[in-house]
Amino acid sequence: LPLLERLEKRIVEGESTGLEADLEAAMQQKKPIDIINENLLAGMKTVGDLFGSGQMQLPFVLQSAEVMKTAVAYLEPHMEKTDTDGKGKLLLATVKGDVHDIGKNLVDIIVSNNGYDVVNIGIKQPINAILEAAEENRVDAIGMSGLLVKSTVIMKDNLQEMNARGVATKYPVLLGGAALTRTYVENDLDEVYQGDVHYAKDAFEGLRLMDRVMA
Ligand code: B1M
Repeated sequence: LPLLERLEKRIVEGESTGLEADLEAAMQQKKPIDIINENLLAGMKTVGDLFGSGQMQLPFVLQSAEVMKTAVAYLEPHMEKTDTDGKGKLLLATVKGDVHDIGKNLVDIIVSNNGYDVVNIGIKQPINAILEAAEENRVDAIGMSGLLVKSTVIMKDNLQEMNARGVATKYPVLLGGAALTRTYVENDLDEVYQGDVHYAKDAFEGLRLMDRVMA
């Protein structure tokens, strides 16, 4: 197989032997971020489709996710970074009950490589923990990620809780993850939240939104 197709296949098959050599070679052809967006994520999409249609079992999905994470960690130091620093602070968490963190961690990389400080508190974070960390770290915005359909409901609950605690106008919120839709966030959740809530389709939209929030 040609190199870039082989990389995509490595994700689908969860095969990490020889991964680093392939990534090195791929970096001779294109930027690390393009390798992630165009090849590695294509592999993850196939994994999602196979799993969703019952053709792939969970342990193999986990293995694919591990290879994905290893690949991203390998590419990360080679990514472009801006010199500017301290443009603002973003808290990132995957919401309560949800373990998916590949997307959230990509947002972390893109946003922090572009001049922001990111406080990434990990997966399965209840709103209490999110707000405590936001307070403690004096963040400018809160980003929540979630991939499960039930996470979209948790996000709504979280926004309501933030209203109740009177912190809605203090924290603009960025939401992302495969189960969300732009309409749900920009119509339904925007109506619920007393502060600003934005939908980010991908990590770069997350970055653009941070630029907007901090402007
Ligand atoms: Co899970 N899983 N999974 N899974 N998994 C999905 C989400 C699913 C759609 C698969 C499917 O059925 N086709 C499905 C959800 C169905 C639903 O809710 N309707 C599903 C399921 C069912 C489950 C379990 C329940 C399975 C089970 O146990 N029976 C279980 C859930 C456990 C839990 O959370 N409590 C589970 C477990 C797992 C693994 C642990 C095996 C693994 C996760 C490993 C990890 O993350 N460390 C896993 C994986 C890998 C997937 C799929 C295949 C791939 C997800 C991924 O990493 N994509 C996924 C299929 C899919 O998404 N279609 C699936 C790549 C990643 C870069 O994309 O996170 O969407 P994503 O991020 C994007 C954007 O969404 C955006 O930016 C990124 C791109 O730049 N973005 C943000 C994301 N967050 C953002 C935040 C922002 C801004 C942008 O600002 C704050």
